[in-house]
Amino acid sequence: ANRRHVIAGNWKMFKTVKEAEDYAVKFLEDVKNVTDLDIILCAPFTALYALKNELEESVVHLGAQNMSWADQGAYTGEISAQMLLEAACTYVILGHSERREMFGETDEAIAKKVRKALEAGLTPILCVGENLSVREAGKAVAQVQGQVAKALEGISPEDLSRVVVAYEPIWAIGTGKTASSQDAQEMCAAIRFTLARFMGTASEKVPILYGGSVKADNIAELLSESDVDGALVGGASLDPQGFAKLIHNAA
Ligand code: G2H
Repeated sequence: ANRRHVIAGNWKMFKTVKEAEDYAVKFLEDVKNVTDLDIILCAPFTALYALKNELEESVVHLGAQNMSWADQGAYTGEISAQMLLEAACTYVILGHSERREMFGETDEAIAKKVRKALEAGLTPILCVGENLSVREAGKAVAQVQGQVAKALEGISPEDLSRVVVAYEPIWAIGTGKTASSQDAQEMCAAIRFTLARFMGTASEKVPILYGGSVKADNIAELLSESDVDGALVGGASLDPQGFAKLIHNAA
């Protein structure tokens, strides 16, 4: 398809400010001339402001890994959309499986966050995906389509045109087990079908990413599939030169 590809690094809970700064310098050196795809780094909150200084006006966009559904108030430990904008974020990962599974995030909370991010002008990277038992029971497509529908219910088609979706099968996350490119294609197409229910033909423009053990040597094959428009990369985004290589293989 003629959609622009997106490669997003998800550092998860890795990197101090110093480590993030060192990374940015090395990474930028290797990717500064890459203009045919969108590069995003989703860093821990504490590293965002430092990265803003290193990466401003570069080809690398900044993202966070979570956000509150509230604007401000007595919400101890939470971070708002405005705080992320101030740190130069343009993207925010929402509903990652690690947050759903370990921190009790519900479809309802994720839906509120997606809506808030769009209202604030941030681009949400909405994560969806099934675990192994759901896949083995043959219910993966239904569950993932349900996650997408619940997250996007009631949002205007106009706002939805700015959404990014990431399909991350839980059984492939950090396990070294990548879904086959056909599995990824099948699910990304199913997600686009659900998006069309909410936004009609504008769904053709939404980037749908695959995530789960993406590496420099499997990215090209994944991207050869017509509905896979990029990747959300965890472990393989932690080394600047390694991630730059992955990006060059995708470009
Ligand atoms: C899935 C992915 C990035 P990894 O969580 O979001 O991580 O590439 O380490 O499997």
